[in-house]
Amino acid sequence: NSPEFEEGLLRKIAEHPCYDRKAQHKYGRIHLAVAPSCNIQCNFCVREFDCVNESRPGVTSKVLTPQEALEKTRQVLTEYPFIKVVGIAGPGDPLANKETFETFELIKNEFPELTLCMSTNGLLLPEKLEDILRVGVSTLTVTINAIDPEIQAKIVDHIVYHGKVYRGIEGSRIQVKNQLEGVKAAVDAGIVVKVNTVLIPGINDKHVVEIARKLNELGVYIMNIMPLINQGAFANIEPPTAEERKAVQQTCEPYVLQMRHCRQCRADAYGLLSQDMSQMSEERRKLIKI
Ligand code: CLF
Ligand code: SF4
Repeated sequence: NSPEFEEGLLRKIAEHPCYDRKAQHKYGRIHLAVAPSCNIQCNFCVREFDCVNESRPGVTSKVLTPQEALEKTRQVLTEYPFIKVVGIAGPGDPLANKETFETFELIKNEFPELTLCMSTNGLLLPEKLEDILRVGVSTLTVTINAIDPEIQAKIVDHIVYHGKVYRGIEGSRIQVKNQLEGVKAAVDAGIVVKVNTVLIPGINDKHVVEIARKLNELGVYIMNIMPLINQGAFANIEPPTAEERKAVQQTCEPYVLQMRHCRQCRADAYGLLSQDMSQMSEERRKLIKI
């Protein structure tokens, strides 16, 4: 990659509220909830709500069409010019919805200076990477909760891949393989990759450091270890305490930079990370016509 390209990426990181801790107070993001479908079933997910791999528990974002998402971006940017990142993070898996790409194309044409960001479960990453690059995504999050298919099989009930349902280990082998191959190819293509890992006591807590070692090998920029939200099939698992999560982050830190300021945003969040404007009053929403 050319020095200009590298310089552009460094600027994008410095202005990205999730990738740079200092940027969170200065620069904002807008999430466009254009991706309702998902192609896997995580055991901690209740599908009437947003994707928990990058989201807050028990919230349902209203799904927008690509055109509505463009319209919303126009309105929000007029009011919040400090927003530098447009992200698609659900409510399902962005790669399982063609609207994700249509939306990014609309945004890129009108706001070429903005950073395009996406969060995915990674199942379709290898085959969609070309599209991701074409529409101009430069920061990408992949949720990796295990690199050992045996452990992954305890976390994901089944996947739907090329029209077929795969359960247990059969499905987790495909997903882990695609995630790791996809991350490697994305890093090689010059995308700055972040990995989200949901910390699930008794399931992957001892394994997370092995994930961190692998991320180091793959050239992942930053890792975000998130606490389990115990719902769905995992409703009876006690989430990790703040101390437990901190200890795991410390063991991973030597291998990959740790993100510690994640707000578990909604799929329709916008503004600074610390002030999620999607939760503002209906009255205020009407005022700026959202
Ligand atoms: Fe959104 Fe995610 Fe991009 Fe950030 S959020 S798609 S990388 S622009 Fe950030 Fe929110 Fe945490 Fe996500 S604080 S949930 S890590
Ligand atoms: Fe739910 Fe997200 Fe997992 Fe899909 S990837 S099942 S939306 S948590």
